[in-house]
Amino acid sequence: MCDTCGCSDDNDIRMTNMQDGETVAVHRPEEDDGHEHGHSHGHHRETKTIRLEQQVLTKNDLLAERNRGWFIGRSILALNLVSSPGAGKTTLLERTIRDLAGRAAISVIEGDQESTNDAERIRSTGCPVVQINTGAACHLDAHMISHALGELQPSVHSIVMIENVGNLVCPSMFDLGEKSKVLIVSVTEGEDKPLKYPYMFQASELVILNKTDLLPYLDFDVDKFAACTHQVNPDAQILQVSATKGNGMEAWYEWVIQGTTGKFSRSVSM
Ligand SMILES: Nc1nc2c(ncn2[C@@H]2O[C@H](COP(=O)(O)OP(=O)(O)O)[C@@H](O)[C@H]2O)c(=O)[nH]1
Ligand SMILES: [Mg+2]
Repeated sequence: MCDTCGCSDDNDIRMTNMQDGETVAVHRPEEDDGHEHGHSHGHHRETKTIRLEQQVLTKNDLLAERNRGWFIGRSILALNLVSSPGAGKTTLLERTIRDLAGRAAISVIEGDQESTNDAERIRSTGCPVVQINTGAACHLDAHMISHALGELQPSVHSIVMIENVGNLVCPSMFDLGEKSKVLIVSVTEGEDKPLKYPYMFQASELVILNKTDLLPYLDFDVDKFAACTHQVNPDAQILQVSATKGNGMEAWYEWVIQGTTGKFSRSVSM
């Protein structure tokens, strides 16, 4: 959890609207941890840390539910793309935006500790994008997303793709209000990642195995990877793709489009 891993410094969070280039700081309301301040040691410190972690997560969950209601009220499909750094999230998004042009309106929230590099890549596809720089933090949280949504103003019946910070640990604990987490794993990462990072695999509805164009050059065993994935999450769906070559991408597009249809429709009685 982030207070433990030291990424909880909120002073450095920034948001850049790539449409007008303006960067602003993202501030949180002053938070009271509900405990007396001062030095504490040993057991007390541990207790306080755990309580604070629970409070942070509880508060995040409340904000995430607010975001979820916001998405549902606008029939917007929100997906939270998670992975280790370099698995291919941005590449997958770039291709998805280009290939789904005309079939779906997509906007993107980019999360990285620093730089607007990925947001620039997304912007070059013509897609509206807001970059969140998390500074010291290793994950996006629901508060950052609500700021980004206010800036992005996605249209009704559209899709919001959220590219989380590359990290297989903390993003699994922070609900953003998305409909689903989509985990991207590349074939260069080894088959046993599900066993090493079970929380992320459990939290994800869909697992995209990327860079399959490299399989002929590697010892990666796809069946073993699928078995490890289903050992920790029997319900996970696995799709094999190459985001650079395009192999398998149609199945991903179908999964996305499926998520936009029917799920949010409410029967209206007159
Ligand atoms: N061979 C291969 N390389 C890929 C594929 N997808 C992404 N890459 C490369 O992996 C690197 C990291 O990709 P990027 O999209 O930036 O990963 P991210 O950090 O998860 O956003 C880049 O050099 C990409 O060109 C793929 O399907 N096959
Ligand atoms: Mg990226």
